[in-house]
Amino acid sequence: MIRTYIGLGSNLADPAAQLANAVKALQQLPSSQWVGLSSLYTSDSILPGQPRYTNAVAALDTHLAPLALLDALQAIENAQGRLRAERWGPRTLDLDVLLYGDKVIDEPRLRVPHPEMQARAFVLYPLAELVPEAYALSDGRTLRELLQACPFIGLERLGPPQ
Ligand code: A4P
Ligand code: MG
Repeated sequence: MIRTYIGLGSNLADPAAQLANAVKALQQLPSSQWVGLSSLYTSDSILPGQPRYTNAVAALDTHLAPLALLDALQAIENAQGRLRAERWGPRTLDLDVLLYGDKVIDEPRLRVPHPEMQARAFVLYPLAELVPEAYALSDGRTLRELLQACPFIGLERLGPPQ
């Protein structure tokens, strides 16, 4: 089993409910075992003119290969009504593979660790609830160092979903 961390985000159609549904779907992924969910966080969109986002991070252990995991995540996004009309547009549900064990993946469909995660407070702070801060990426940078370079500004922590 490989421990993987999935970033969840939504800024349309009742984001907290979208995340709760996504959690139920992730708990039913084949060949995988649910580990846990961070708190929920809200923050303004990094792109102007979009509704506020709700984000969280989930941990699971899986036998799914990375691309099979991505397929499963995209199927969950599609099942929750995500329309890919506009890249970076508002979305009912976005599921990103943040980490997949300590694997580095650089393929057209899948880049892991997620290239944007190191600068995103709405990813790093929920991730730090699940991963020890001493955890290091393959380039040697620890999660603690990434957090120190990425202030908590603008994030609001909510409780976990029911
Ligand atoms: N892809 C490559 N690597 C990965 C990976 N590690 N995980 C490919 C998931 N997918 C990965 O993604 C486009 C393509 O990326 C996929 O087909 C997959 O093969 P997408 O989800 O279809 O499109 P997207 O979500 O519009 O792009 P992306 O890059 O995921 O957008 P971002 O950068 O995540 O921006 N503000 C706040 N506060 N919170 C947010 O969550 N999110 C965005 C979306 C903007 N602003 C935000 C937030
Ligand atoms: Mg995405």
